[in-house]
Amino acid sequence: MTVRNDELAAQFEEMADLLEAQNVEYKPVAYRRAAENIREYPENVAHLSQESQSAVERIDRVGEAIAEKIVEYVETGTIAELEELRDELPVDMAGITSVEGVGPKTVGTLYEALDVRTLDDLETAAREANIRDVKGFGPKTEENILANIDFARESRQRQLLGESVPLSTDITAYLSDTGPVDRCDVAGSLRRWRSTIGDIDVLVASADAPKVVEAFTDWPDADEVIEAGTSKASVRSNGVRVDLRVVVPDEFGAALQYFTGSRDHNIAIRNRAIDRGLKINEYGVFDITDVDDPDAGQRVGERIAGKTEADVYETLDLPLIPAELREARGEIEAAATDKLPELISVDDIRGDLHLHTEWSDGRNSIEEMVAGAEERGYEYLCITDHASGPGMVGGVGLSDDELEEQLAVIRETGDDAAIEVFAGVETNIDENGSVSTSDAILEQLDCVVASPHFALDGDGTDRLIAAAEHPDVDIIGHPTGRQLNRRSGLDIDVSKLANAAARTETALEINANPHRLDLRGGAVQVAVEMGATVVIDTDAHRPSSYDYVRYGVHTARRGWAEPTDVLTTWNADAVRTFFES
Ligand code: DGT
Ligand code: CA
Ligand code: CA
Ligand code: ZN
Repeated sequence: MTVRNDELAAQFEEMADLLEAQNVEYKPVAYRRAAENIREYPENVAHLSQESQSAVERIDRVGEAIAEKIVEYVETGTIAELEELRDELPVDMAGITSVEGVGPKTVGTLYEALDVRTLDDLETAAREANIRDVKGFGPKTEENILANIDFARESRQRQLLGESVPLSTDITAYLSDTGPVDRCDVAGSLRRWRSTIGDIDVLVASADAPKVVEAFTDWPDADEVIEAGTSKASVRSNGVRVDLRVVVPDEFGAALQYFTGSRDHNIAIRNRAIDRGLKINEYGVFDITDVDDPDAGQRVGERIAGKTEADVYETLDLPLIPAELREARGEIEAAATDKLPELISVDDIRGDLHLHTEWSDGRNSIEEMVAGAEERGYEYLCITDHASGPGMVGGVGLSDDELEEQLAVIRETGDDAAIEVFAGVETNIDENGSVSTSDAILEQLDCVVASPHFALDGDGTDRLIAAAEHPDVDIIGHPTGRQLNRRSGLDIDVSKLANAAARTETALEINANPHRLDLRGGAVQVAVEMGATVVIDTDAHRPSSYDYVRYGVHTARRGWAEPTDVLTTWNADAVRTFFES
């Protein structure tokens, strides 16, 4: 059984939370830093630990004590210290802290004072107004908990796209290598690249379904077999449910179409079939004109398609519709009239315009971030460290003086670089839409990203429009400020914002960080329709995070974006012109 890096990281994060809940200092920060580096490490850390403990100690921020625990976890499946901490504080830490505004310290206090162990306990305590009597809390805490608890409960049932995609790659590679498998694909919301995933749907074409099911339930990463039959099975892996269906090769296309969804897209497709005297289901497309009772079985009438998805759509007089568009947002009408967009792809991307270095909260130097972009074959990038201002805590953001100092360093680095290095900043949008860096600085920079970082509830439309109207602002960063499964972010009238963005030549960001995906696909579709330019940025805090770009690209595809709609597909000169206008 391989231990994945994120599973390993989660152990240290839980330890950090439990220690913080007991008011232990320093250690929580050390564990979280280590966890972050373990999660991002380019090789499998468990494998490294099997080589030697000192191999693990080469990971930044992982010293002897943590390395020992990694070895312990990989060898025994537990960490004794973590087990002790769990015994001391027997609470559903991840569940309770998923309520926005409730951190590990609060969990510790409420456990001691009120024996709160679960989300349900927390809700009861808030409803019965018991929390306000605990030292350090008041009615406002109760209000906040009650306002956010339903969102927390729902979001705990869905997994981030960015966590599910690596898992789905593992399972499809494993099945293709192991079973008698003709074809293997993911379907469902993952194939449509929704930002969160209920479960992972895997589809296999094979003549020997029981053998494939057997291989699947034997998958070393399966932590639990939920159910297993002759042609389907479900397992749980890393907390995610994975559904497998095995079909015969002749029916693979029909099954892939059906199980990709979305449900609403399929309903529209089924109606289009009925209009043509056809019956469509997961087994194929059937001509039922000469059939007395079309409901007599699943495979009635004459079978006219099923082997490939393209065949299935063709029987309905449609071209193959890309999976990201299948959300019943006009894609069938567009396909029928030959108006489907020519969607952007990862290869179209030429650079990144929002990233951080060690000048603010990034992990690497300017040179290292530039080198990482060069390695990817980018033509340009823009350094946008945080400016100080509302929402920036702990001295992370740069003052005007520091930005001026950094500008000189960026210019120097740019002179030696093989690619174009733009100088920028990520400044903060306050409640009124003003930005927190002085105009004298902004004017000297090539590119200004303005982002909301605080007061992230209520309607944000006017605030963001005001920021877009600032003459030096080029990009509105992560416009809603949402964090998936953590907070829903600002409400925005996207067509109003897009209108202002188009008028002021400000780009709206698709922040590709898998915790954000902001703007989301549906909003991108509105923005692009209104003629606004969007920009895919990774918000990278280290070079490996440039890989997030694909989540941004697929989100852009969900928003019907073509390459020309996306600033980071333009060449460096065109980007510079956009900044200057
Ligand atoms: P999820 O898992 O909640 O993120 O969303 P999906 O879209 O992956 O949904 P899931 O896993 O329940 O089912 C996979 C696909 O199978 C779904 O997108 C469409 C199709 N499907 C499932 N049940 C039905 C149904 O009752 N009617 C229709 N038309 N399609 C269905
Ligand atoms: Ca699913
Ligand atoms: Ca499913
Ligand atoms: Zn930001």
